[in-house]
Amino acid sequence: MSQPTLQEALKSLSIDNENAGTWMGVNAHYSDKKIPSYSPVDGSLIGYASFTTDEQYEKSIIEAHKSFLEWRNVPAPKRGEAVRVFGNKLRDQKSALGLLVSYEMGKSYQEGLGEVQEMIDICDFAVGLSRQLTGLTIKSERPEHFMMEQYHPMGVIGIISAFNFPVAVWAWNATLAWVCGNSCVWKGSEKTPLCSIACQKIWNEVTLEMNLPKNLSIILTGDKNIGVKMSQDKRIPVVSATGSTLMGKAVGEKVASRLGRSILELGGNNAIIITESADLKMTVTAAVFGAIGTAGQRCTSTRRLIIHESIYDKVCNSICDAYEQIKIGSPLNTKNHMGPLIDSDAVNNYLQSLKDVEKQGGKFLLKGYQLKGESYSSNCYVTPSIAEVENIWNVVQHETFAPLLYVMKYSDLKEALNTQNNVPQGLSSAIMTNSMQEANMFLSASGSDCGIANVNIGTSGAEIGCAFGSEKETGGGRESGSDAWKAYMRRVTATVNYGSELPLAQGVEFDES
Ligand code: UN1
Repeated sequence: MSQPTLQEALKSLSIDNENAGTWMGVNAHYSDKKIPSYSPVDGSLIGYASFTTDEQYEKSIIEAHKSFLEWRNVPAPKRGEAVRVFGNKLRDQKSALGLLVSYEMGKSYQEGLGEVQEMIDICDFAVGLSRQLTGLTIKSERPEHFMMEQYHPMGVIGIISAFNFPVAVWAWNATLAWVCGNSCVWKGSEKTPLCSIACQKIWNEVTLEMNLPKNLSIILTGDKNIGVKMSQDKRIPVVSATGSTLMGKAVGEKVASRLGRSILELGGNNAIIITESADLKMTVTAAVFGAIGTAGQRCTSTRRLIIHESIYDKVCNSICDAYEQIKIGSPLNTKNHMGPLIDSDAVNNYLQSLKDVEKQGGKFLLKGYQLKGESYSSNCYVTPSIAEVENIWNVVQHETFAPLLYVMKYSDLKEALNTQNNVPQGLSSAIMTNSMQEANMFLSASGSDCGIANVNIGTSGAEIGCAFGSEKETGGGRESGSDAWKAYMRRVTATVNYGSELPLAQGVEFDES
């Protein structure tokens, strides 16, 4: 698949207007307040989207609800058919959308393609799921009775997603929500509004070709106030929010206060435990990709390496050597490994964290800095850092969304596990080992406390087939595979009496004559 130019990609995705608006189903809506989208790759203005006004918001929720009322009566496998067509269109647009992701967000083109592939994968999963929305049947204690569980759609699902996965995370939520019979309203990041619009336009083609209800997907464009509105809106029974712990706490509190349901997938502070028997080659690749992939801006990025003391120097040296080979520059150039951070706030935040590490007594094996000059004209490029720290330091306990990797020593696996778990977040974790005992200890109840626990794989790059998320400050929600679909449905327990008597449960006698 050859790499398109930006112009070719935008043309293919039908993003040619000066203002791409905001989208209520198949209709564009415009407002006076525009959001410019600047590429972190070269600082260029790619285009504009417009903010959703209060009036447009109101109309959007009403229209999304109307579409839900129609859609819930469409047989689930037919709903799956629409998602299958969507997945095929994503296959056709993979290189164009992958390129836009790369240019608007800054991740490498390879990772942009990977993100679109993740959308295609979840479409396939959702198509299969549309024939597997199963519930249990349960034996009744009463004669001539049976009990069953039925799952029904919830209504309008609110999706809030972050800049770092500007298309895949929406697809994880939307495709499952659709096959379950819901409609969706989506607040993507205001840092990547054109990615949202590109996705909407692809879905719109499906809507028109298959004559689907017009507003199964609506984009709500704006800042955090839109997220606040969605969280408070009783007409949105489920809000799925992916992003920082700070954002998730605000959403979770508001949704809980109206007894709504939230699916929260928030920050991580992911560690790899590197044991004495670890395969060094695999370890270095896993750690380096985990730490500098997406410039450290994945919620699964590797933030900490907990290394056995006997191999500590060797591992650190090998990783530093690998870092020396990392090419930083335009993510559209496939020779580069690492692109820019999302914006200058992210750069400042990174540089501040480096100062904090120093203040707390950290020792840099490699100290990052901002790259200047013509090739880095967006001012968003930095070099990655590796620092020796102590796990309990404040800065280490926080998630710095940047290529900042911490290293620390351990002597005993139990101690390493304590260190790994001793952070507020819990998303992803990994152990590199060839010892069955160590691997199983890591996976046991007293092992890793994370929602993702990998053996001989890094912390990032999870497949869609499994549920994604974790407890602690990661928020407790699960998205994508396994039984995550249940969060988009309400469960009904139905007891059926096919006899001609009315025996009461628990043997209660009631004779009204
Ligand atoms: C995220 O960073 O919010 O596991 C999602 C991964 C990707 C998804 C990351 N499949 O790294």
